[in-house]
Amino acid sequence: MVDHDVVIIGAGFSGLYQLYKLRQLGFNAIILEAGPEVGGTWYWNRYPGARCDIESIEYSYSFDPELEQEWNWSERYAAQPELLAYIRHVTEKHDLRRDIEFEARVTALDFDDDSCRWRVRAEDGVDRTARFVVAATGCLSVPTQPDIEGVGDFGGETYWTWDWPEGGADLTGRRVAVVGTGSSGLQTITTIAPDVGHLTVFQRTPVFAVPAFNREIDDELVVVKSRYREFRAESRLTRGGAHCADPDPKFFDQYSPEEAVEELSRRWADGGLCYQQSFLDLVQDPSVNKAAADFVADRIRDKVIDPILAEKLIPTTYPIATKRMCVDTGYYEVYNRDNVTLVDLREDPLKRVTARGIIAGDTEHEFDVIIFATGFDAMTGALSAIDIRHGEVTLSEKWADGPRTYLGLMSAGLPNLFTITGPQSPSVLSNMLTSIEQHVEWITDVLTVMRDRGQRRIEPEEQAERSWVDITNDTADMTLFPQAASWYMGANVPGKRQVFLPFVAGVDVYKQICDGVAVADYHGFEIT
Ligand code: FAD
Ligand code: N01
Repeated sequence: MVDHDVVIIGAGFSGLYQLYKLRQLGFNAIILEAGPEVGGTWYWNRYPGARCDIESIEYSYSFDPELEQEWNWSERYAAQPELLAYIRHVTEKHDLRRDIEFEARVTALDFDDDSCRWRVRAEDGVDRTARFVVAATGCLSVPTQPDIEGVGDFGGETYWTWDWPEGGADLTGRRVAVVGTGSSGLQTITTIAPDVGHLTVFQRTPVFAVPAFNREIDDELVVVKSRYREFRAESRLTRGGAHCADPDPKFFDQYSPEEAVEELSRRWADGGLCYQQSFLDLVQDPSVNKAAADFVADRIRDKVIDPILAEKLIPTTYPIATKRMCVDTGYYEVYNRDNVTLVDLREDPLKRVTARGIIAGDTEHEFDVIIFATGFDAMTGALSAIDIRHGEVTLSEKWADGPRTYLGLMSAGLPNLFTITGPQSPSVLSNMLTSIEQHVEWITDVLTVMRDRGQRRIEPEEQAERSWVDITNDTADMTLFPQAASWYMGANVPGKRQVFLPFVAGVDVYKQICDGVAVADYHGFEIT
């Protein structure tokens, strides 16, 4: 039996920073990672066109000022190879690899009250115990298995965006299908369209995409580097954990109708996800939301030559920004190409995959390659996949009607187990790097305080947890988010209880709450 102070699960951005922090403070910590390499999201998602949609100057670690100065992002939105190179660079720079076990998927965690330790079982066969476990397992790390008949029957090549072959796939001149039009689908479609022989896109629900206006950023980088400390501090004080076009956004009715359109045009011209923050009430007020949605609908009509096709690409079934918006580079224009066809699954439902292709409606479409970009069991998938138990309490039963946490950091009845960017924290609604660092630092602080005081066990009080669950649900209900059948709601996973998963009130508010809890001697936690 090998014992550690802390076992960290996952070697993505979260786990690596957690290891760095704990090791710096003298904790005996180890990462167990299911995959063969560091990187998490940016190791697995190697599909053509994969890149971030939060600007690289923000979507990067802030904890190492030397790193900030020595690393030069080449583009506004870094592509997957550059992000993976960055994560590897951090790993080597801080000599993290020596405390990572790869191909060690954690399958079970069992808390023993007597020893006050977690027993950790992993696929590498080593039995471990740990005083604390930090689940840095990722919010978008467990793919859904789409409910499509016959996937295994296809005689051609099948690829999944979340597990693209390391050596790539040659799609040149071939007949290719893409199923799914979320962010992964959009990036894949846009990138491969010029190279394939023919591309057929199977769309079940259209998405709102705003332009990236990706570019080289040499000059901007110099400016940001000259004031990186202030820049990062500013990001932490925003709602989304990153700068947006206007530091002082307003409510819709503070503008005249003409000014409101100007504001939307300005955000659109800046590019990126700040569009969804055009007005403070964009995700609260249906009429404001409609104004923002109509603006994008008109841009889609501008871009797509065939007016019937344009209407098929315009979302009509959910408010804008209530499903994760996409950031694109020429997505809608792809449909002006002669070698691209859209199959609208609302008109021609997907019936099954066959040996030759896909049947939708009454037509069998034949392909050489099918690419699935069908999404993830978000936020809870990776945690539910582990058999987590303490006596009679199991995480999967406790969370059957939706996650129950205090601050999205811990769950009552499961002591000494922390989650990074877990459900009921801002997480996926934010620049994840800001949220990851905030969680890692909060967890590290409490572990240090406990060590200094000789304390061994921490767990949320039931009442504190109940209040937090109510707060997260009530704040979500004040928005339009619950109206969309989104992965934020768990709606993309058959049988998953539909409840809004992240904390909606913002990174700035959330950090204040977490800091306040710590200052109040970890109010709401029982520490012994
Ligand atoms: P991950 O990177 O998901 O890493 C989790 C790791 O845990 C994985 O390596 C996984 O193999 C491992 N793991 C899981 N379960 C187990 C287990 N039981 N045992 C052992 N190991 C396990 N966010 C943004 O803010 N901006 C973006 O632009 C952005 N782009 C994205 C693009 C894609 C394609 C995807 C899928 C997500 C994107 N995200 C983005 C979200 C992204 O997941 C986070 O930004 C961030 O990378 C998460 O880091 P993490 O370390 O928390 O999780
Ligand atoms: O997954 P998704 P994703 N038959 O769930 C469709 C981050 N990310 O991997 O909407 C037919 O968004 C499904 O249709 P519907 C980002 O946070 C970021 O693309 O359920 N279609 C949908 O169109 C993102 O939000 C980047 O009706 C089926 C698609 O598959 C998150 O990861 C890049 C189907 C899934 O879209 C997830 O994105 C990539 C079926 N049976 C990812 N099942 C950046 O750009 C599902 N679909 C930074």
